[in-house]
Amino acid sequence: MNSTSIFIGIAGASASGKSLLAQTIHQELQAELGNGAISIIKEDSYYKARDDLTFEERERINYDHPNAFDHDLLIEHLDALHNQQTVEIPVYDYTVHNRSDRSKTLAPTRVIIVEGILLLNDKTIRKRLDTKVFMDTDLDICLLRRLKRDIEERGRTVDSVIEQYKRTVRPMFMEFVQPSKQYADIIVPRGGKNRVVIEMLKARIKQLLQ
Ligand code: UZR
Ligand code: MG
Repeated sequence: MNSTSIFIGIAGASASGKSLLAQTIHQELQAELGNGAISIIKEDSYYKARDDLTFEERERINYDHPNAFDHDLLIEHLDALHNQQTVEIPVYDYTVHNRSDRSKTLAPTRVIIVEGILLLNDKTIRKRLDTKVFMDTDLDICLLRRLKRDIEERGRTVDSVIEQYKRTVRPMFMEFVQPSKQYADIIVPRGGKNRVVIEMLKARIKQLLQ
């Protein structure tokens, strides 16, 4: 077994299919490599703890801006995992827009997939990724998916999703997410179900493992 882990980064717009691609690769590779060989880290888990603010203040935060994330902690964890150390990943609670008091223990695995909107925007994170993927899903498709997901899974209303989309999601995509595409090794059209990309990434990971 290699003494260090392989890090695959998946970035792109909100609801572009990052999580689905990560989960699909995780599921299929785990079947081949065995339990405990591959894990997923979500950038979402590293939204800053904001106990200093009220719920109303937290509701108004721009969660699509790089400053909303505790990237320092994420980098610390990537380095720890790289050194084969176990980390405690914070659990984020979307319903209260804050870090919960729970955490999830992650022991180092041979393959670690990191996924999130602003990963490729950060030079320090980019340097730690062996392969960088950008989901280039059309924004109208992302918006439709986000509308459905945020209502079904994150307790939102149609109006609140539209309002957030206009106020932060779209402008921050234009300012920070879209420009980070230039740093990707692989640019994925359509989304997380792209079979050719799934097979390519699995082959790449297995090659890196050798
Ligand atoms: P993905 N987000 C929230 O809506 N509330 C929070 O407390 C924290 C984050 C949203 C965030 C971003 N933005 O677009 C999205 N807003 O989560 C990122 N507005 O998650 O990549 O899974 O879509
Ligand atoms: Mg996601």
